[in-house]
Amino acid sequence: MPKVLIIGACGQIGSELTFKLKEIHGSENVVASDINYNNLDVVNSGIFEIVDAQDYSSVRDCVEKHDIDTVYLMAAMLSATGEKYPMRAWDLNMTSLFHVLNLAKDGFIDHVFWPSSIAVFGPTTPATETPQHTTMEPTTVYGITKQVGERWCEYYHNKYGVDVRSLRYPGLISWKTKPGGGTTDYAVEIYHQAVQGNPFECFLSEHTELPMMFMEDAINATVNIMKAPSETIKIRSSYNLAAMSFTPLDISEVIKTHIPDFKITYNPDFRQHIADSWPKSIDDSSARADWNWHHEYDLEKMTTEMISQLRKQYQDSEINS
Ligand code: AKB
Repeated sequence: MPKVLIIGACGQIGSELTFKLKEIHGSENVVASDINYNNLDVVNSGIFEIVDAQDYSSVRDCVEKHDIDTVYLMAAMLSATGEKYPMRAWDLNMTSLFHVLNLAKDGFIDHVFWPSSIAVFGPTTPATETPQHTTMEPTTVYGITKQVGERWCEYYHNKYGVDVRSLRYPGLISWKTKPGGGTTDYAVEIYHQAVQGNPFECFLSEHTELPMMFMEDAINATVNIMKAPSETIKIRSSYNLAAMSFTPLDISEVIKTHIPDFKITYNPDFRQHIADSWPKSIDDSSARADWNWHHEYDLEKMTTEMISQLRKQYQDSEINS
């Protein structure tokens, strides 16, 4: 059994990944870590360590203490927060990646997963069915860190033989843990407001189309790329990954088929500019061909699941309050 460390386990992706990896490898083989105790479900679910992803000794000590061979580095500052704190985004996103890549280069660990994003693309990238290999001139700090990170991942693989694998996640939609600081976060918050019977004011305009994915698909993609035989992973920068694309208007129309009274208004802010620089849809044929990626959820299926799970969550929290 691999011994796995998740850095950033309290976050939106890290929390669900932690539970999935526990199912696969057994709770005793999975160490969840974060810089704080922000997600008590994760903290109380098994082995948990406080790890500062920007502190090399903190990461290395945890790796050595638990005899870790695989690290999933999920700690990052996302696009919208990154525009407010550019240097902090650069420091967190790059320093943590170098620490983990260097641990692999120096033989402390064998395998690395690192998330990239559709934010690697920019306004000069073809916006529709964006190819795997294309013009990439990101205009956000977050996008710059992801693009530079991809180059370093490929470099460490080619130069030092590091087994690093990566996915360019689109906007991720989940009901268990809310995202924080992203441009695609509206597509999670909209469900929370709709289920509570509230109107929703969207910070993007009604026709802003972006690539999106249900969390269950994203977790399966992550697990499957890490499980795939090394020779099938032909791209060591990061793979395009896609499931669906929609606009705020599209998602609100599908929500209305479940909650007819739901109301949406639009008040675009600085995040509109970020969204306008990103692709509308992604060509992920390399991932599909190389390691058999396929998605399960479209907008309708995801909406049914989100509404039913969030209804249960809000009913349970009322009962317990
Ligand atoms: C963000 O909106 O910043 C993230 C992303 C697309 O990487 N969800």
